[in-house]
Amino acid sequence: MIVGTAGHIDHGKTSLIRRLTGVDTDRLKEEKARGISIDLGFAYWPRPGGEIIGFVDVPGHEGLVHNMLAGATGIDFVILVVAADDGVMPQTREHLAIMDLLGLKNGVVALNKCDLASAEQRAAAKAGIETVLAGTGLEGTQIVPVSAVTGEGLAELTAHLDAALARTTVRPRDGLFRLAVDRAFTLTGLGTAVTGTVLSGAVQVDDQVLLSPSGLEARVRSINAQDRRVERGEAGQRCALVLAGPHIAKEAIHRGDVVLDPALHAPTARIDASLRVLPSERKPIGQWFPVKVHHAAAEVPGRIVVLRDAPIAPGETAHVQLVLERPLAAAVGDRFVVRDTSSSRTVGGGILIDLRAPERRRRTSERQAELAALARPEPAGALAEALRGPAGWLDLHAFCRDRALAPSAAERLIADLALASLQAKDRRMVALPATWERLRTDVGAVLDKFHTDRPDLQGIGIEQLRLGHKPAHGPPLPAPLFVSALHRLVEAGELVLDRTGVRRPGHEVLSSPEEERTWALIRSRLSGEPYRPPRVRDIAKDMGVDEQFVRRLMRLAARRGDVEEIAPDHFFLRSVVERMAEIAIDVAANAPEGKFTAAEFRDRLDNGRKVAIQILEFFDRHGFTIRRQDLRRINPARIDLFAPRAVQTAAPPAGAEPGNGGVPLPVGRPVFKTGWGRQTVPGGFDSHPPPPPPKRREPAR
Ligand SMILES: Nc1nc2c(ncn2[C@@H]2O[C@H](COP(=O)(O)OP(=O)(O)OP(=O)(O)O)[C@@H](O)[C@H]2O)c(=O)[nH]1
Ligand SMILES: [Mg+2]
Repeated sequence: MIVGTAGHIDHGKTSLIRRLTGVDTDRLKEEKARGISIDLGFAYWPRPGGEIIGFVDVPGHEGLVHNMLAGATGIDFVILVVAADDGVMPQTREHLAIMDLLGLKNGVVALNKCDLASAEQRAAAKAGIETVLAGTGLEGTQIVPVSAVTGEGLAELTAHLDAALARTTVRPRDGLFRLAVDRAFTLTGLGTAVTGTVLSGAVQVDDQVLLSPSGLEARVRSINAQDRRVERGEAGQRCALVLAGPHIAKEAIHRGDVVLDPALHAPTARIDASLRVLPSERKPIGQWFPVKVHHAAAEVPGRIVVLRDAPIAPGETAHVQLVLERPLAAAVGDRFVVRDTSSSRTVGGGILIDLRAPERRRRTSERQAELAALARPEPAGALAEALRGPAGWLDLHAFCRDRALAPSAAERLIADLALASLQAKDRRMVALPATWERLRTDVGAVLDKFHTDRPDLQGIGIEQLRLGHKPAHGPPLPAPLFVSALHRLVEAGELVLDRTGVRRPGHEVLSSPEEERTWALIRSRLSGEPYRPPRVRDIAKDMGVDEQFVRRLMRLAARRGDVEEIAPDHFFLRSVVERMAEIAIDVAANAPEGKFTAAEFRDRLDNGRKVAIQILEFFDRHGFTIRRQDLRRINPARIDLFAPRAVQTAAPPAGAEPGNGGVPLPVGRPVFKTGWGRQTVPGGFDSHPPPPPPKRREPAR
């Protein structure tokens, strides 16, 4: 258990701790000289049961509240010290308000210096204390008359502490490790040590940890928990860690840093939160109000964006966005306190709700509803409620990380809520079963309508399908998530996804018997001279049919994926194009440094210089080959465009999934057909949709 002191300057906090534990927590020369506490003081007090109570003694000076705040985070119990001869004073109120903002509900009031106070003074002080406690989390707290000088009442105070120790519930340990650093120093012969309160999780000797927000890596060489050498420290203890790492030094670590499990390192400077403004504020808090934000042991300047039109009146609570000058290593559910920029008063405080707060559309009613959902303290409840909102999908990895939850918690959430889960790049997107079901039926409906409207087309492009399918509310799904969903539907046998786009299994382009007959004849002509097939005009002349008719059939075949238009009006069978791609790969494999000339390629096809160059230029346009002056080489990243067999015999592309009908479909880099050829969806999760293909080759509509 960690016990913190609180109270006005000179009311006897340090004296009481010294009287109880025998430890003088005022260590600094200046503290001795001035007779006041300046920085945090620490003492450890072994109890008869074997437990150790850790004390954090804070300064009461009005100019040192920032130091008090650094010590106040993570305490389980507070001793609010009030001098009986002085009564409630400004920092009595301010420290009490801070304890309340930090959510502390357990404590005792030590009515100190009773040796100096008359019965009337004691009674008056007691009445004053009861008044200020009213309405706070500490309302009704016991008031124990004591004297740090005579020892009066200390037995009763001790009894309160021991009772609290017996009551303290173990903090949840399924979280990942976080320790809020309040001191860093060099231990001669040992290395750099940090001390602080373990906010969540546990740490063991030899663990790899990170300092956040700086991101410095370190190994834990040794641990002291509650002043005892241990192998493992855990939530609710004050620990000293000796750290080793290439850049670890006293100077590299600051009060306010957080030592954490490397998986948690994701500092943020824009956080949505609920803020309660203290009733003591004189004016409402309006837009862009400048503050100092205190979180754990950190203090960062920032501004408050009120997420509604009206300013927040004293005593009111509302959603705000904290826009910080430096990032914080925080977790959802953490408490924070804001003070004015001149550090003269505490303005308010609250709870962090969303560490990945949006900069735009942050004040909409949808967003307010989402914040209300995310503010629910139970992760499962918060997740389910947020997933019911317009977004529909959330990154479970980020959700758990921002709550300092272990990976096992993610699996439990998926199981408990029966979530649909899709991997979209490095995000693990989850949705409620109903959301997934709606997506499935919506996509199916768009596709079925497309097939009805355009029976002449083999399939719909992924982008067209994505933008055409409108979720109930909100924007279309981001491309990588949508593609991942399509793959799931392909696995379920509901869709076919190939280079012609997306279609229902069994959908075939309809054409008339006459068209079918003519096409069969054309196809045999094309395969008769695979590497130098006749052009549209020659076919029409030879067969004695209309040139336009042949051209239309060719374009239809191209959309079906049966042929490729290598040059205007010059169509090659798709299987031949793939064969030529393999030949190009083979030519490159036998050329110095993999660079080959057009002549070398022509010699293998024996189809004349002009056609060979047109084929290579077709490959260049699709990025399959890369040309520099007279030499070309194969682009390994685009091999799958025309030579899927070469890809399959070589290493599979990253993210390739089985069950796509032999066509490699890397997750997040799907191939799909446009009028121009196949494209890949570019880049990151939030990247823009792929650029439209050149206008002139847009398929006929
Ligand atoms: N007579 C009497 N004097 C006390 C008692 N407790 C503290 N004092 C005196 O009050 C003065 C201030 O005591 P501290 O313990 O330093 O007070 P503090 O609350 O720690 O002060 P800051 O840390 O500076 O806020 C010292 O001179 C103490 O000796 C008490 O119970 N009776
Ligand atoms: Mg003191």
